[in-house]
Amino acid sequence: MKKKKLSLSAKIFIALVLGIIAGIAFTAKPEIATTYIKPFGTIFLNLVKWVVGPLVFFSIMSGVLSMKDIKKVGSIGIKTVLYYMCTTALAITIGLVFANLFKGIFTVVETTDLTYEASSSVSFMDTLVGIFPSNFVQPFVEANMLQIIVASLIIGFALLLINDNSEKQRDFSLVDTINDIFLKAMEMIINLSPIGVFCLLCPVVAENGPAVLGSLAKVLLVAYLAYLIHMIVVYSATVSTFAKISPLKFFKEMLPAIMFSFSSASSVGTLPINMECTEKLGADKDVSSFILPLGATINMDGTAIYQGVCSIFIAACYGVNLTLPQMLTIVLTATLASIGTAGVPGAGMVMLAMVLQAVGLPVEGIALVAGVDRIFDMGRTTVNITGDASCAVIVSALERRKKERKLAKELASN
Ligand code: DAS
Repeated sequence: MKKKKLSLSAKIFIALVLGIIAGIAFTAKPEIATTYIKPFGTIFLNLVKWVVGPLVFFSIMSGVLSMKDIKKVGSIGIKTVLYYMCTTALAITIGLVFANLFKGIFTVVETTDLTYEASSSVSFMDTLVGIFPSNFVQPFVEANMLQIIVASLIIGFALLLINDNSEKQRDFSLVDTINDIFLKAMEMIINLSPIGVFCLLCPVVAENGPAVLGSLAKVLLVAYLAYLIHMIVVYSATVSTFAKISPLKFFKEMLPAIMFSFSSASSVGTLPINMECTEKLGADKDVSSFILPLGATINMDGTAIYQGVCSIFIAACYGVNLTLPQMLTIVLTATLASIGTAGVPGAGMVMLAMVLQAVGLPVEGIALVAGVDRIFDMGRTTVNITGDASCAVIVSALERRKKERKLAKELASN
C-alpha cells in the first residue's frame, strides 16, 4: 500500500514542536544550539534573502504585465486595481495600529547576538528620494527592495506600453518564464521550511527560555485580531455599500473558500473554490475569472497585516521604536510587496525580509517569527482570498448597475 506522504504543514508543525522541545532542553547550555543548530537556520534565511530580490523584481513585472488586459477591460481593471491598493493600504494600517496598541505586551526577547545599529533617523523626503535607484545593479547588490520595486514597476509599465497601440504585439512571455523559475526556486526553499523552522526556533527558545513562546503566542493573537477586524469591518462595509450584499450572506457563502484557504495557506490553490463562492454571490463569471486570479497575484491584505505586525514585533525585540516615517515606509513597502507576493504557502515570510530591509531592520529578525509562520500564513491567506472575493462581487455589481443605467438611458431616448 502506497505510504501517505506527510504534508508540508504537518512537517512544519512537527518541526515546530521538536524545535520547542529541543530549545527547552538546551536552555541549560544554549551555546550548543547557537553553535551547531543556528547556522542551518541562518542558511535557510540566507536562501530566503537570496531569492527575494529577483523574485520581487520579476513577480511585480509579471503582475504589471498581467494587467495588460486592463486596457481591454477598461473600467473593470481600473476599479479592481484601485480597490486592491486601497484595501491593502488599509490592511497594513490596521496591522500597524494593532501592533502599536499591543506592543507593550510583547515580552522583549533579549536578542543576544542580534545587534542593531539604529539607522540615523531619516526624514520622509530622504526616504522618498532613496526609493529611486541611481544605478541598475546596486539595488540588487544592496538588496534595496524599494528600489527593486520601483525598477520593476518602471520596466513592467515600459513593456506594457511597448505593445500599446502597436500593430506588432511583441511576446513578453519570457518575463513570466523567469518569474516561474524564481517562484519554483522559492517553492524549493519553502520546502526546506521544516528544517528552517527547527533550526531557527530551537536557538531562540534555548537563548531566551520558554517565555519567548508567550511572546509568539501574543504576536499571533494580535495578528489574528487584526485579520478579523479587517475582514469583518472592511469587507462587510465594502460589500454592503457597493455590492448591496448583507455581510452575513457574504461570509456564509464564502465559508467553503475561507475554510479551504485556512487549511491550504494557498490563494492560488483556493482559486477554483473561490470562483464557485463568488458566483453564488452573484458575481459574473467573466468578471471574477479576471479579478480573482489577478487578486491571487497582486492582492494580499492579510499578508500586509502580517508584515505590519511582525515588523513592529521584531523592532520591539531589538528595542527599537519605529518612527512615523519608518511606518509610512512599511505601509508603502508592504502595499507594493503585496503585488510581488505569490499566492503560495510561505511567500509572505519571504516578503517580510523585504519590508524589514526597507526600514533598516536586520532580516535575521525573521528567525523570531519563522517558527510559527505557518500559523500566521493560514490566517493571512484567508484574509487574502476574502479580499479578492469582495472585489469580484463589488466590481461585478457596479458593472451590472452601469449596464442597467446605460440600457435605461437608451430606452428613454428611443
Ligand atoms: N500563503 C500566501 C497566499 O497563498 C500568503 C502569504 O504567504 O503571505 O496568499
